Amino acid sequence: MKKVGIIMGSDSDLPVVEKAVAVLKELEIPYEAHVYSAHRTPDEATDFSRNAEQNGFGVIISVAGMAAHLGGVIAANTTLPVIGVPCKSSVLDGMDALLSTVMMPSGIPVATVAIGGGANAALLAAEMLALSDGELSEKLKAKRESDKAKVLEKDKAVQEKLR
Ligand code: RP5
Repeated sequence: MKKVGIIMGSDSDLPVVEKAVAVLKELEIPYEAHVYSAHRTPDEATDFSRNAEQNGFGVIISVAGMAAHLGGVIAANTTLPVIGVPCKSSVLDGMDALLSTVMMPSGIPVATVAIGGGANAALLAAEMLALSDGELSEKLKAKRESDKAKVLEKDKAVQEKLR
């Protein structure tokens, strides 16, 4: 199976990365995670992206806050799909990173999820890989069902509590 690459701009983004990693582990998807910044270590971010396809990656998740150019830099250097996760890390509450990540110029897409949306980034990455992997597709369907069952359990518990 192709790997998911997770690139974070700083180790301060780890709490969001951990949400993605939890989902990838649950679905048994191989991944690699690195701290490469678009601004502080641009050569490493670029080299990783340029070589990602030949190194066995199928999707890249970019996790960054503030003036979050990381997703765009990665996407500029690969035609693999790039999923951007804006992080809340400054006085602007993540709106800065959201706009920096989502407002890509035409030609270089970054599929942007919610601020702090590490779990959805991993699920979206899994859905992309599942297009050519029937076993993973079945795992995703099973997860949907089990997540649904958990919500219905919560509904029952709330009804009990409010009776
Ligand atoms: C971004 O700046 C990182 O992705 C991080 O979210 C933010 C702050 O980085 P640190 O100052 O915490 O290293 O590049």
